[in-house]
Amino acid sequence: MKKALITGITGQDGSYLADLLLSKGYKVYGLKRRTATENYENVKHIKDEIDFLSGDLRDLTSLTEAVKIAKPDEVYNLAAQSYVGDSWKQPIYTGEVTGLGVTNMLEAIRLSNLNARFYQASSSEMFGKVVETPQTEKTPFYPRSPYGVAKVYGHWITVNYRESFNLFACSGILFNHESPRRGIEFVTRKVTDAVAKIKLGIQNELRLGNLDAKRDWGFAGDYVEAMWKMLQQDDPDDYVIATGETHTVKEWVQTAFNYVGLKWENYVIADPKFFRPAEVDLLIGNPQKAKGQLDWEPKVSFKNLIEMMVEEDLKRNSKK
Ligand code: NDP
Ligand code: GDR
Repeated sequence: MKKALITGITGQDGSYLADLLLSKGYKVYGLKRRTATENYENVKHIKDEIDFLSGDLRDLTSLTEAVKIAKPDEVYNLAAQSYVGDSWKQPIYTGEVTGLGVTNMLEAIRLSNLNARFYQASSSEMFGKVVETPQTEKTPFYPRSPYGVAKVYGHWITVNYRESFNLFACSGILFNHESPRRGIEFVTRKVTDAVAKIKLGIQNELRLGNLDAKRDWGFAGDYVEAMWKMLQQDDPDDYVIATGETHTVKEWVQTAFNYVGLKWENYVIADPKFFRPAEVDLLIGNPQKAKGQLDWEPKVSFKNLIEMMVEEDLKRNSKK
């Protein structure tokens, strides 16, 4: 039986990856940080099948201990301060968790002398300012937020450990991916939740920032398959994971409101609070390398993804 250690197991991707690995017969260990109010929402359906280990990416001792207990064949490092907007408010913390935390995890593996394979959750936010489109594994990075800067560090330290210590370490450069388990502060889920609440008469407006930003949005369930596939290859490498399509935030908003038969212009209010000090204007990834080498393809379309999320939010909010 293969063993995997997932950091960030309570997050969106951690929960989908745990579903996938359990379905493949893995023993799954999940690193979970201590919080005053426990939140198992995303993993409540598989809580009894996961071995939770207490730890924090900033605390090497806890990571070393987790690796010692789990003796993993594969480590998926998904934990991060992942909200770009807050990374300006907490730049040092973001650097410590999202950047240096990667080195802590790599050190815990290196010092264990286990032959564990490593996956790093890198991000299209590393591309930041448009240098070329579509973005590929070879596009230079130009991050536009403390989060993006921290992810660039995490990416290069992963490459460096691969080249220095011969570690089987892969960096997945994933473009935005969403799902009904997406955190409520991210624009996609914020919109689908608001659309459901407006439709149900619980809310009457939606305050948003920049509607012109363009993102390459896919479904999280499809993207965790790519993570797993990377660690099954003969050689470690880095891959862009994306749909190859881009849409504005406005299109996301319009499609979500249309789905419930409402006009978005009647509800959306521009609020300066949600504009960022520096914006990433356009992301569109080229997933050709992943298609060719991993035999990976996204399955859920932009429209189906939005409909899936609105449907779930309608159900969730009807129960309240
Ligand atoms: P989430 O924000 O949903 O999940 C983040 C996870 O990290 C949570 O489980 C959180 O725990 C945990 N975490 C936060 N800080 C720490 C810490 N100091 N020590 C240990 N655990 C911690 O993110 P996603 O699932 O959306 O993303 C997964 C990873 O992929 C992240 O690294 C993200 O930056 C990256 N990424 C995401 C993309 C996306 O579109 N979703 C695209 C590209 C990259 P808790 O529940 O306690 O908060
Ligand atoms: P992003 O996701 O920054 O791309 O990072 P987010 O959904 O936060 O923003 C996407 C775009 O929408 C604009 N926007 C708003 N964003 C939020 N959150 N709230 C608003 O009210 C709002 N109005 C407009 C933003 O300015 C931005 O242009 C996500 C995270 O999951 C990262 O961890 C991951 O690395 C990247 O995707 C790829």
